[in-house]
Amino acid sequence: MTLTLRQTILAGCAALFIAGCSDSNDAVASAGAGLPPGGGGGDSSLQKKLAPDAPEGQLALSVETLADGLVNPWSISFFPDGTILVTERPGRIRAVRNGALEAEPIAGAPEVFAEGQGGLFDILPHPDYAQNNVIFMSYAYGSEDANHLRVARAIFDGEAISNLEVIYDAKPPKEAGYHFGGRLVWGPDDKLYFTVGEGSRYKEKAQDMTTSYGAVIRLNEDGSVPDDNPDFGPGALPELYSKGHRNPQGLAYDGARDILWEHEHGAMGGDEINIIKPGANYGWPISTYGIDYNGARITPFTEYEGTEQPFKYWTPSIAPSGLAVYRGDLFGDWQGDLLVGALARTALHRVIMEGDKEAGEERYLIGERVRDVRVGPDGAIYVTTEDRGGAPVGKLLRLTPQ
Ligand SMILES: [Ca+2]
Repeated sequence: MTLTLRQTILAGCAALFIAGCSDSNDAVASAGAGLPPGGGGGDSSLQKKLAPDAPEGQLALSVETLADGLVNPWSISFFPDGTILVTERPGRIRAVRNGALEAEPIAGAPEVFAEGQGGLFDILPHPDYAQNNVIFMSYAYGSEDANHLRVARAIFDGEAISNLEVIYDAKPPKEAGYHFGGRLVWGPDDKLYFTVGEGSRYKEKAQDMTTSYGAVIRLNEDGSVPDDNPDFGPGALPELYSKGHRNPQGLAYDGARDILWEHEHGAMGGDEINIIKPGANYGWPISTYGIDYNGARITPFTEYEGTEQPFKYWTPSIAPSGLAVYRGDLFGDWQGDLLVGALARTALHRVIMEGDKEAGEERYLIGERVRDVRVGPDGAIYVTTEDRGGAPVGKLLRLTPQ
């Protein structure tokens, strides 16, 4: 049973937040910056000198709670019969049908490595799901000493998951449970795109083209490598589509603009939105607008020849997770705007677009860490919220204009 609560976020209601560090699940962040357990209240004197946050949103929103009591709900996916699946990072898949959360998780979820930031991440229905029942899943797999991002395909018949088939293992295996990436997107070319993080302590590998760290990967739906992938040079992995990323937890294909948008956590500052181009290098850790959690410079460069500049960056960090491009009927003025969840800032950020350019930004305070954001088939905006420590208080919220 699910209670449906309604609350209201009024324009101009909310609080000033001093910067938190980027993904405050990050153990490096916790150790270095001494953040409070809730995230989003960092108190570094360095951060206080930096730019103020985006202005409060001008549109009054209604917030409907579709599900409550979730543990780190990581992603939201929509199915043709109206079912919404929400992953819980410890490895459960929960179904919301007819506005209510089902008590029993969906059977057949994969075995995951659920330590640190690891666990079950995205579920992506195949574009022909209504005919073939195929889904793709991303998750952390392995042990504390040897783990990696894994992508699998499976059958979801509406009741249970079966026929799990692993189609990709990020390589090589790494230690500790940080910076997996894990967002899945279907491209207009019928290819599967997904993000892989750089493992936090392996940042130099974001520039090592023989590894899948810090990358966007492009595959055929059976896991084979397309023959028209970009060439990253001798010895490079053929599945690489772009490199030089840190921890990308946002990926969205924008059909109207034909742009693949990505965002990623910086360290302390330097969160980025990027336009992903084949064969491009997005710079981490050679160039960044952030610094390390202990205040040290990671690199002297904010720009570096041969690396891409971000479309937009946040210093101080908002800790972005979840990315959607708004297209729908409910938010008339928001067509084509970018919606970004923020963990540290506990808000939904709206990047206002005019054509292909940013025309402003506003944020809607949710008050809890926003882990995912999607636009539903009904034109409403759906977000998940989570407790950083994993308390079972996560929610699936449906946002509409008041
Ligand atoms: Ca970059």
